[in-house]
Amino acid sequence: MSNPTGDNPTDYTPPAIWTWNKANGGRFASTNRPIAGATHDKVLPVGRHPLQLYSLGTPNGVKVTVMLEELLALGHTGAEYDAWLIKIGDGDQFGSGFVDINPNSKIPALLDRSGPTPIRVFESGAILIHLAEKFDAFLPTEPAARAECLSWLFWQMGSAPYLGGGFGHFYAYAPTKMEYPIDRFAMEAKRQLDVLDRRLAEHEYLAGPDYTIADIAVWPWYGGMVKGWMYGAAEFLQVQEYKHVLRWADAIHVRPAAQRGRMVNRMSGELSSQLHERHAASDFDTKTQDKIAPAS
Ligand SMILES: N[C@@H](CCC(=O)N[C@@H](CS)C(=O)NCC(=O)O)C(=O)O
Repeated sequence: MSNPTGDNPTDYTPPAIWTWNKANGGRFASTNRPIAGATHDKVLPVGRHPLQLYSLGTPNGVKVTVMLEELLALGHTGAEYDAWLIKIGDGDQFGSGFVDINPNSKIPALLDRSGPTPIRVFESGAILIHLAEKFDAFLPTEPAARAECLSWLFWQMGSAPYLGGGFGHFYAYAPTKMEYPIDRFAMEAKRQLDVLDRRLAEHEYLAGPDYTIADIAVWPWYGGMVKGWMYGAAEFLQVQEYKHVLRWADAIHVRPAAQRGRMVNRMSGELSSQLHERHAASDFDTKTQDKIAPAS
């Protein structure tokens, strides 16, 4: 028997043809759609720096802001950037200007205006490679080390959807708790953490002795998991077991660029940790002061 109301997920039988149930009760029901493209006209703002980032402080967004802050910390002034907020809960990712630079309507998206013709880059992995090659940093050039770095970078791109869209969604966001998907994706999340733990037992960083874009991509997701920042699932997944991942996550966490990168475009947590837009290095100063003397 089919169950058109979907009240009891255990006895749902899919109909012959899927139809869009706009009120499915899920956390992202108001923004998720089965079609691509813009829903409204909206021109994106453009600041004065060569790099324009349109993003949000989620793990996918944080990869890029950490990378930019790391590049600036190395002295690459060409990495100066304006970070604009894209509120995905409000549907900003479906504005025409954003869709022009990312037809996939997901943050992060970058517009590199440093040359005669602006270059759009979407997908966080592509953005990290674009920046690494542009500034010759955080991506080894020796073939074996480069292959290792890119392998872990693409491992993140393929794995995190199971952690976020799979485990995180069903454990924290789905309107009902269902054993089957939670069990399936908890198993996969733990397997992935074990993959990392074994690698980091033998190497300081994912690609070897050096900190690279592989670490920058993996840290916001899996570092966040073992630090207990994600989905309230630290105890459920027993994340303290992954002690090598924790050692590595802590090593990155103390990097000033990682701390700054985590603040940019952030919309949750303590107010003093949120820098909604970033247009200059000095934008962090007020936040540092906020931390010392929280605004009343
Ligand atoms: N593979 C993409 C994933 C990007 C992604 O899923 N972004 C989410 C936020 S973390 C988003 O923009 N979601 C908005 C939506 O799905 O409408 C990347 O790494 O850039």
